[in-house]
Amino acid sequence: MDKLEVAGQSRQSQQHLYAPGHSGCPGCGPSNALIQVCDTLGKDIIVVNATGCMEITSSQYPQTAWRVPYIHSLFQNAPAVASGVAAALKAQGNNHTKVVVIAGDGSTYDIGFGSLSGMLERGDNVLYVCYDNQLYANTGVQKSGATPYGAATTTTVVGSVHKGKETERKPISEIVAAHGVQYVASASIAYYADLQMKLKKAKAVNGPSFVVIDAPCCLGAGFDGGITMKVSKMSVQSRLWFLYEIENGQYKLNFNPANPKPVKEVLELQKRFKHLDSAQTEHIQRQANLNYEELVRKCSIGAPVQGQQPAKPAEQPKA
Ligand SMILES: Cc1ncc(C[n+]2csc(CCOP(=O)(O)OP(=O)(O)O)c2C)c(N)n1
Repeated sequence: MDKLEVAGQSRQSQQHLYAPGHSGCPGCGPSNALIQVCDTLGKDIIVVNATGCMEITSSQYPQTAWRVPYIHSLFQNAPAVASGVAAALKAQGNNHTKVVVIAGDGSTYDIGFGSLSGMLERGDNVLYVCYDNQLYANTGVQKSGATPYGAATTTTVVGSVHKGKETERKPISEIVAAHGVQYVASASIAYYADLQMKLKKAKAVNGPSFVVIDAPCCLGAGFDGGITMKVSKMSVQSRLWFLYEIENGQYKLNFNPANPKPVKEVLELQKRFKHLDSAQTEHIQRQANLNYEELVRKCSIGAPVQGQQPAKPAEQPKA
């Protein structure tokens, strides 16, 4: 336990495995995700981190926020590095240490996707965690394949012709599940118990598993860092983001807001959407409704995803 002296008082603080003192923005959603991920997964992990904000702000030599073994890799190849680490652990007879990729959406959806796809197809024993802040934060807020329709970024500008991003987000969970992955989950930093449950399940898989976490970027999306949790929570409550699992091809919706909020309420909190006209807002609302209906349909059918492979039993860690 850390002992902190605060205004003459002493208090104990929990020692997080992702330490305070990193240089993420106050209210940084991804930094919060890392605290929750590391504390849930525990010390017996090796993190392979792709280039991005969470690498830059956590590990500037000679300092580090990581209290677990950590390798920084290139933007495009963290899964390949993780596969190598997993193979080395296997060769050593180590069947308890979990290799965990931590990467942003730019790395996951776009530039590292080929490497991720290969890792999934080979069935390597790696837990892949994507903190999804819906943009390339580190290089100055460019759009990624996870950027939602209508959002302004430095590469989806707003002017007389263009009004922000003109295409939808890639359905990354479905794309990953289509590789025959045993466990895929979508979570949010604002729902800790749900996130913990998913990380534990993903860790227990003997093979590839995937968890994508909604982790809003206050700087890139344009809101005060004091409301990061509110933004993520309202995204779930307005069906712009879903808490669900795809386990052995079976879909399960973990949280279904009884009275969903209009998307307008969460869009209005973010400067990246301030230019939206009513047609664009209506488009986003319609798409949220359609996405929900599609997800509910998949949950009720429970149809295996195409190409699904039979589940492997989880390996028991050595005592
Ligand atoms: C092959 C390659 N292309 C581009 C870059 C430049 N680059 C470094 S980090 C980054 C954005 C990272 O975005 P994301 O994965 O979403 O993480 P975030 O910064 O949002 O945390 C880019 C474009 C690079 N390092 N390597």
